[in-house]
Order: sequence, then structure tokens, then C-alpha cells
Amino acid sequence: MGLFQGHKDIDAPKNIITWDVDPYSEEVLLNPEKFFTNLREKGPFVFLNKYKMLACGRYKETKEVFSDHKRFVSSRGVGIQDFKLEAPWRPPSLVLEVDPPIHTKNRRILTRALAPNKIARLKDFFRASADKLINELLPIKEIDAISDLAEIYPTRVFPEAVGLKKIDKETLLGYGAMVFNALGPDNEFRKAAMAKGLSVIEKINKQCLEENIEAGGLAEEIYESTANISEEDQLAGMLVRSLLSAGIDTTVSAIGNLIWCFSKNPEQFQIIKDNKSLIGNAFEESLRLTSPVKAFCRTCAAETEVSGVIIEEGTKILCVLGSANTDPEVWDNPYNYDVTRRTIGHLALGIGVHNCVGQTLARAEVTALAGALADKVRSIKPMGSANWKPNNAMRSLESLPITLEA
Ligand code: OVM
Repeated sequence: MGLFQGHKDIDAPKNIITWDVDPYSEEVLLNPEKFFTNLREKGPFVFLNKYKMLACGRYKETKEVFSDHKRFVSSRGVGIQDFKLEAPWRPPSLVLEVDPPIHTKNRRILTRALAPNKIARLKDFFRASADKLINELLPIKEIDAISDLAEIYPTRVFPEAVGLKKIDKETLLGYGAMVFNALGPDNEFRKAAMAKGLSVIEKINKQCLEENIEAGGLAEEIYESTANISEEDQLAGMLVRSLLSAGIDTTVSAIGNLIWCFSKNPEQFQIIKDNKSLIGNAFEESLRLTSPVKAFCRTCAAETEVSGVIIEEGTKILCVLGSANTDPEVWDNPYNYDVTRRTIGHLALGIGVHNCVGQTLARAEVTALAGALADKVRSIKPMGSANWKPNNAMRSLESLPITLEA
């Protein structure tokens, strides 16, 4: 059996459209909406000639594939590489890249450490940090919403909340870039992220060790939960690594994308200023519209059929969450940002057993920051064009010049 782009070399299934588009090209990464629309119009699945894999972008099939961890597994990797056929760049994650029953047991440890009652204790700290940051930025005439705000807030509050002793912003951001770009093909974006390489990995691995975990943070609990599982002394460290992998780039992108939504839709920002109870939904709507985690793959475990398409064992399926979240079959005026929209059911945090385990923490961070903006800022004025950053799995901004008007 041949290998192609790190996975099984398969032919197009019958009855589906084959497409030459490269979803990992700079052109698509920087302007995905046209790709989303075309993807949905071509059928329930398309065959990507360049990668010999399937892609889905309609809400129905994306949800079906994501919801079924038995037919569509994560243990063979959630990028285009099949871990059964090729060795991954790092030891696989013990939550993201495993299936039940191992997944169930490991995830439970994270679920407990990140439970709503634990996060509730952090609310005042998050809000005070957000107030402080916005106060620092208000007097500055023009700021970059990414390097001055979106990258600063999570890299300040997350290490403290989790209890990470010494970890710098560059290491956290550099590692996040590797983790997410590694999900794509070995293109220029993956190569650039990997080039930063060794020093970052070493620091990350050190940070996961028990001796570098502060008392009282969320990570301490992970070590406590695994203390009497003697045969698995790597488990806690690996789960802390998952927090570092999934906790920074995601919230940096989410914050940047939320501010982008506010800056482009001043009347929507005004609505949340007038009605603060809509802040939570304003964040959900930005997740729906911009889907910071744009796409994850699954691998078909055994031949099956979805919406009339026969999918063979070993097929990689690119599940384009950003496209499902803008499917006009499900969402009215899908490309509009509307803070009063019913956002329930968006797939930006996934669905099924692998849905985002850190979502309560992410929501607490981002809504604290949005609350500070809504209270302190009269308007968020764009001061130039938004620049998107190509990344094989994330949709995030490189820069966003704005003025925060007091
Ligand atoms: C992990 C991991 C890495 C990236 C993303 C993620 C969104 C988890 O290492 O467990 O979830």
C-alpha cells in the first residue's frame, strides 16, 4: 500500500466531485470564505486531488463525522498525517490524538482540573488583569490589537492560572504555531514553524515537569489526580503539555478575531455596551463566524458510508469547521456578525467526545476581556487593514491596527 502526503494513497470514491484546490495554500488560508462556499456547493464531500483525501464543509456531514469517534478516529492523527503509517513529530497527545477508552480516562483528569467551579475562582483575577491591560492601552493613540492585546492577555493570565513557573510569551506562541501548523502538509508554513524548533520544545517539556508547577494552579490538580497511578508517571506531564498546546494560540486567535468583529461592526459593539448580558453571545458569534480552529482531520477506521459516499478505510477527512459554521442551510446571513443571533450548535469548539475541554476557561478569559472593553472603550476604530496570518489549522490575524477610544 502506497503513502501519499503522509497517509494512505487512495482513489476518489465514486459519485463525488474531485477538486484541484489547495486548502493549505496562502491564497485559501488568507481568504477562506470563497473556499468555504465552493466546498459546500460541490457536495457532501469533495476529493482533494492534491492531497488524495476528502474534505467536508456542510454542517450536516461535518457534524456527523466529528460526532462519531468510532468510525472516524483521532488516534491516527487529526492532521493530514496518518500516525499508523508515519511517525509524528512529537509523542502523540494523550487526549487529542487517542480514542476511547484511553481517551475517556485521560480526558476525565482534564475535565476535573478545568471544571466550572475551578474556573469560577479565577473570574476576578481575569477581570482585574483585563482592566489593567485596557487601562494601559487606552492612552496609546494607535495599537496593534494582536501584538499589543490578543497576544498579551492570554500569555499573562494563562500561565498564572495554570501555575506555570517560568514560561515566556515567545515559547508559548512558538509552540502553538508548531502544534497547529504541524496538522497540515509539509509546506512553507509548517517548515517555518518547525524551524523555530528544538529550543522551544525543550522549554515546553521542562515546563511540564512537576518541579516547575506552582501550588494552587490548575496544573497542580493534574499531578494530584495521577499521583496514585504509578505505572503512568508520564501522564500528568503529557496532560500539562496538552494545556500548553491547546490553551494559548487558540485564545490569542479568538481574542484577535473578536476584536476584528467589533472593529468591523461598530453597531454590534454598541449593542453589547448597551446590554452587557450579550457579551457571552458576542463571543460565541465571533467563534461561529471566524472559527479560530478552522479545520481538523479525522481518519476513517473501516469502510463506511456517509450521505451516499462510500469512504474507504484509511481515508483522511478534512472537516472544515469554519465552513460548517457559515453553512447557509443552518445560518441566516451566515457571513454577518450578529451578537443577538442564536449561536447554539456552532462547531467552533468541536462536538462529540473530543469537544474542547478548556472551553470554560477560554470563555472566562475572553468574556472578562470583552467586559473590560465594553465598560471602558467608547468605540474600537480600525486604523488600517487587518492582515491575516497563514496557518495550516488556525484562522488568526497577523496584525490589526486600531484605536481604542475612551
Ligand atoms: C494537545 C492539543 C493540541 C492542539 C490542540 C488541541 C484543540 C489539543 O496537545 O492535546 O486541542
